[in-house]
Amino acid sequence: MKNKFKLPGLLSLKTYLLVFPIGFLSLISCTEKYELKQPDVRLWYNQPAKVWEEALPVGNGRLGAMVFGQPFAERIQVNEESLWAGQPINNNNPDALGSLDELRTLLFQEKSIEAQRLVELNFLGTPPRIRSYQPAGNIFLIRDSTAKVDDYYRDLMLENGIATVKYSLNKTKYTQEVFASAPDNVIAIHIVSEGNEGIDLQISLKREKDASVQIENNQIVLTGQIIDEPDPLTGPGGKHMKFASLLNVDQKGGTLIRDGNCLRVEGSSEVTLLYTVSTDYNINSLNFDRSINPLKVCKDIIEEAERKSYNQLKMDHIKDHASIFNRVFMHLGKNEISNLPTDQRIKALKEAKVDPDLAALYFQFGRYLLMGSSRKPGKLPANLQGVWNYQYKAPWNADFHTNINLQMNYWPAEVANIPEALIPLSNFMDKLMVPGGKTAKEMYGARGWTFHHLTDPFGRTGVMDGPWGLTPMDGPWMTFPLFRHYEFTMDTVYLNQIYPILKGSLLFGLDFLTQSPEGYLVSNPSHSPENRYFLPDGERATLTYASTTDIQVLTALFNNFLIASEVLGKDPDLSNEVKDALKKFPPIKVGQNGTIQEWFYDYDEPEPGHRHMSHLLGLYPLNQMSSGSPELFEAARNTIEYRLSHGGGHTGWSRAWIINLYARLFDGNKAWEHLHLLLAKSTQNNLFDTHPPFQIDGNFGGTAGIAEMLLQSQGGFINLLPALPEKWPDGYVKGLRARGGFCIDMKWENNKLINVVVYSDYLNHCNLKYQDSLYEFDTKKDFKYEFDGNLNLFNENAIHR
Ligand code: FUC
Repeated sequence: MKNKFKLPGLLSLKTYLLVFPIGFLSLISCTEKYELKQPDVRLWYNQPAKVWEEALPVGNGRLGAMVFGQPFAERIQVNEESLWAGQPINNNNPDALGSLDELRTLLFQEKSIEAQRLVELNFLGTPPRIRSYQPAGNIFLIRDSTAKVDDYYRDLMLENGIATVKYSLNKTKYTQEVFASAPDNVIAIHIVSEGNEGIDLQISLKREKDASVQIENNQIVLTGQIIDEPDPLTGPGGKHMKFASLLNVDQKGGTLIRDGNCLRVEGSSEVTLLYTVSTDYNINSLNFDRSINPLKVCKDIIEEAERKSYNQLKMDHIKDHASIFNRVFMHLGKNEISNLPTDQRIKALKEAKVDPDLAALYFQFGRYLLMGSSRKPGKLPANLQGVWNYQYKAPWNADFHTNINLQMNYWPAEVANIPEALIPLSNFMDKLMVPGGKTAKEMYGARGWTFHHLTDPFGRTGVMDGPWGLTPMDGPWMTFPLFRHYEFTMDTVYLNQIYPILKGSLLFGLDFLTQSPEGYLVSNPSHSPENRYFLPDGERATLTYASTTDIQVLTALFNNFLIASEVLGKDPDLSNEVKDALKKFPPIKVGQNGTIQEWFYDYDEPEPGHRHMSHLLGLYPLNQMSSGSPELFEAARNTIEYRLSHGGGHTGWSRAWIINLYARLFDGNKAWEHLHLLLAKSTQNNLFDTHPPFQIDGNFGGTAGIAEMLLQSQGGFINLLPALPEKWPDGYVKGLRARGGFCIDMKWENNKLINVVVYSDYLNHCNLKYQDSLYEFDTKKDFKYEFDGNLNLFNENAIHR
């Protein structure tokens, strides 16, 4: 197989940075005009949302809102990413390190039940749980009317990020627009009326817990502080996160009056509400920071935003939003079902109808959700619900779950061209190195850092939930989205920034590894996320040593580190140590039933259809089981089939993973089948992924899967249409990204590629592959290359950025 993409020459890092002075944002778009157009990217309905899961999300990376579109009792449920219950607690079990040797001995002797008891006593975190991400509240717009609603329509236009509601009452037309502006850091709500009757609304801002509301002139001011009750599972009680929110009301015509703790507009022709919310969370300390005054922050934001007219705010929002969203167009074919309202399209899919355009919409919705939940002005990564949550105790606390979910959130970031989504994640990981460093040292006597299967904004990194939470490899696993960002952008400044994170993870890995009785270097304790196996005596066990997923994670981490140290010219001695260690890892094995063996021994499992497929990490998102290793490749397919034949894929995120896995097996029709099932079985009418009620990882995994069907770039090749299903015979895509700093547009007809354009951000080498055709060429920086469907190059031009 050909070598990886080359860096431009053998420049020192310093020279390299001078030549390519970053860069990061200039790398991300293919700005050339191309004749392909953005298709209709709208979710739309003929009725308001009755429940939260039918409301439509807007988000700016920090703020989120769910718009119901109710004419008489409009509800706009609001969120702010850092509004969490809880507090920082070092929950590393102080007895862990002293018991580590004993635990390892028990596991090497297959005494897993005894090991489990020891873990419950001496490893489980104190306390073992975290508290929840919480809502900021609701904005209610109440209209005292019994008029009949005519011509109702609502939509969410993904291209401009505006949720619109239109209807008529007594022949007066009302239009409401809601968007979350990143440039102005507010949620804007705008209502206009056209007709004889004006706008009469009672406006309120409410939060059911820990908050009070005051009216100050034309503003509703909400201030509060989360009061946590003491709880042995989650930690001591107390007055924790402070927060404030502000709703500013402006109207044209009519009057604005105070109505108790609400404001009331009467007879106005236009109303603009600007909303923001803030907390005293400080990511730098992973803690509250009492020097931050959330109300002052809100007042400053609103004061700035108020200087602009509504139209100016809207134009600035659209410009910003569209500059990211419109990097990618995707068209997969339309039919009559594609013209139905979104809820009816989902219904049609449940009745086994085919609607290729819904897959394209789902893909674009995933991109929309990622840019709405993980970018500046936000500072935290997308949690299990992005930023959108209405519950005070959300499912799984809407936490940062790191045994597949947070990783999956970032699968589409690079290929689907939202690389800035990585910035909050990278920063958060950087901060987590502090508590993670304590966990590495206090629990495992190791250098570097790690954490286990979940964390919160306060950086709790001990073992959570139960013995199955003893997953020290989840820290290393979380470095992959960061390294992937480098692989796609070739941004060495970024690589330099994340180098301490990679190195810290590597040092942890090196110190954590221990010699097995067979002479391998292995992880111990180890576990295959949330799955169990039968011990030879029939007992069900969780813990073990050298689970397959751990070997894959460590192999990838170590190899990524070798690339980083070489590119940056750092730590050559450490690299040698890493190369030696890699030679001592156990191999990935194929078990008796022809599947990838999940554990070091070929155990049977009580739940063969388990939702986690951790031992297939090597197939996707990693690249350790490719067609270059036919035995593993085949065993990977058997593994999926085995899981599926026992009821696997029953959660949205699990189904989404299967799409990606089949795409990596180049089986487009199977990938399509599972995409269809994801849409038909695990998707709400507002296109939110279900893990009832909502978990966003399935949206992101599904989005990545659709991209993976059309373009793959692992292993040194840019593989075009590697898993194109028969159901998508004609289509085009613009702006997908490939590893090496490339951007791809392509068009296909009758299931055959007819045209492809490669945009190159660097001097580089490109191996372009389509079915059996291969075209290898050296690219110039900022050049585009046009090919026909047989990969004949017919045009080459400089791109003028
Ligand atoms: C993983 C999954 C669960 C759930 C939780 C948030 O642990 O096994 O299904 O998605 O994350």
